[in-house]
Amino acid sequence: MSEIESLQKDVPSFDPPEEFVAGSAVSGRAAYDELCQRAAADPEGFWAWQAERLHWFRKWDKVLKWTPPFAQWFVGGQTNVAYNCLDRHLTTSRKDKAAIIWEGEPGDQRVYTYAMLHLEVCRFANGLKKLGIGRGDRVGLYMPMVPEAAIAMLACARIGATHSVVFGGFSADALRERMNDAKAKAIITADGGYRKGKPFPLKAQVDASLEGSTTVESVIVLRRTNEAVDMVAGRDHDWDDLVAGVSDYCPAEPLDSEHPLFILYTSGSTGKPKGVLHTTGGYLTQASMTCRWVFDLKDTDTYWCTADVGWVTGHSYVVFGPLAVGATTVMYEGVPNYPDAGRFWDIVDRHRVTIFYTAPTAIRAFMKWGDEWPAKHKLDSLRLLGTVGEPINPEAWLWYHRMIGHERCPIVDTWWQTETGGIMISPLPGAVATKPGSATLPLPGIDAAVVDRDGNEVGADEGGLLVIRKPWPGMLRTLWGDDERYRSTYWSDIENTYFAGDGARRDADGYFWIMGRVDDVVNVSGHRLGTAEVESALVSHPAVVEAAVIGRPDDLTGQALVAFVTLGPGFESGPEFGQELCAHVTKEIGAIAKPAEIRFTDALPKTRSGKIMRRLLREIATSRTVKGDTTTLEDQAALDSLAKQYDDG
Ligand code: 7RM
Repeated sequence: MSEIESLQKDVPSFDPPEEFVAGSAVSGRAAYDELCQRAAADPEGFWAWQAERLHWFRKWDKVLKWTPPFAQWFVGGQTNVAYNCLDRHLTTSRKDKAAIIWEGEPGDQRVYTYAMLHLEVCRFANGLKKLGIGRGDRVGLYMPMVPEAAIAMLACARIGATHSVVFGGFSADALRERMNDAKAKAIITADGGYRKGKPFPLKAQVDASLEGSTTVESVIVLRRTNEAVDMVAGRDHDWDDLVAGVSDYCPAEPLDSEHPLFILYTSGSTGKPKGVLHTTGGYLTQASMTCRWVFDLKDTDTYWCTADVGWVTGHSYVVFGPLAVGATTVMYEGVPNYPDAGRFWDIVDRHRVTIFYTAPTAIRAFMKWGDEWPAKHKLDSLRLLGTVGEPINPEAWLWYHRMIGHERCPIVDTWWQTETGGIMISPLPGAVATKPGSATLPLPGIDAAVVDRDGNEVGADEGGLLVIRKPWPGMLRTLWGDDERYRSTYWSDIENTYFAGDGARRDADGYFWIMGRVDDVVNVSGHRLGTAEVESALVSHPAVVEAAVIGRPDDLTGQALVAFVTLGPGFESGPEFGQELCAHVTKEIGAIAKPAEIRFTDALPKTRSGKIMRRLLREIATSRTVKGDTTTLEDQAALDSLAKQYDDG
């Protein structure tokens, strides 16, 4: 029996636009195929070639030391991430180029050139040193989306301190758990930040999180909102005071390629959060290669990735990747609908953004808010669009292509994970034809496959487990302090193979279609259905903007499909409408996928990075209450109203 059954029908495909074939780093399908062959024939030679683009204080002795499941890349080499992101550009024409263009939610703006950013990073690094922070120490970051978040990350990297960013929306408890696990010596925070038109506090949460802490000696506080905060004498330092009088230069430490760059906690569905560890040389090699190849980043580009630095996307594609390749990266502090639902498009037009990278959850929100918002803006500076974070249903892809890309911009649907460090499966915009809903093909050097439980590749259009069979430079090295959990979580399902939970199929062209998490697969009468395809069928109805599908126990069929559905503007929910949607799913992908029950809702429970939390919906549909961990939940009200709806019948 197959791992997951696929019911998907075919969709149109879009060839790379001529300008991209002519002008991008990987030009044409043949060039892509050749790179793949080259990488497959000599993976170490291929990755060494990519690593050579970075600055190394000392070249490596050995490209890869692989003692499964533990990898070391560019062994013996010494480099520094901040040096690569900053110093290297100062002797070039990029010295006075904008590195970061920042916009606060209230509308304040700042621009840092590479020279200015270098100065601020040096000064803050010297401030950290004054507090006795250096190589090997862990430093927590709990910041709003302000340039100082990037400055703090780069300052840590510069002196060899390992940072761990905790998303500013997390609670004091979540922060405490992560800082204790990392044994952080300091926390960098702010009084607060702006979100939805209001200041939100951060320092107060840090104070609460530190009750009983034995490792945190210093707290550095940036003034952002100027709301009052308590400062503990001896422990707490004002950012500005800390850097007052320090030297303008701080040398970048030559660090081993395997020096820990950052720990980023991801919460599994159960148990304590996992501290995903990324190191230096390999991570930056992949982050920068993917910026050049996937985003086609050029010196003329203004690039905007909307992710928060609290997520891996903010690490690899707001800060480290774009700066390593000398790009201009846009940072925005707030929500997409403040002061109105046109904010993102307003930013795109005013800053003449050329490359825009966001998540399906945002795209679906824009669909819900209506076409009039993007239609009010020119959006004519855009040349490339990207998406990440969840499967994007063809409907949303086509909307993005039409309403934002004006049918001119290729879309790169990038599949990767916190654990992979950088993009793994994605079209290269000048080389690989796109199909709406498919992440298309693995990048050269990435040995991705779809396999069964025994590790054998499954046939075309058969669902299976998405795995990576060879180590790659951006891969996580371990889970912080827990090698055994690292091994059992990622490397124990299939021998010497990385598997981190996604189901997928490949079509006859070898294209990858992510089918959702295998934990979310629903088994209806022995048919194992992935969530993505059923949700996509629902969303292909003109009235539906978002859907989440889960299984609840059923005496007859084992599990029955329950669909939670959000309608677009102007559509009324009701029992008849539920019938219509069921009929629609039957027509689109077949009767087996017809939901047994449809629930209408204004909002779905999501993580703060926008992923639908099906686990919570499962709990609601089965037991009507939610007892599981909700630390990562974005909107408690959405969940409460769903639970209530169930109680009301
Ligand atoms: C970058 C990021 C990882 C999980 C991953 C998938 C899902 C991410 C896509 C996707 C389909 C995509 N890191 N996912 N990108 N699913 N198509 N293009 O999101 O660690 O937070 O999440 O996200 O399930 O395993 S993450």
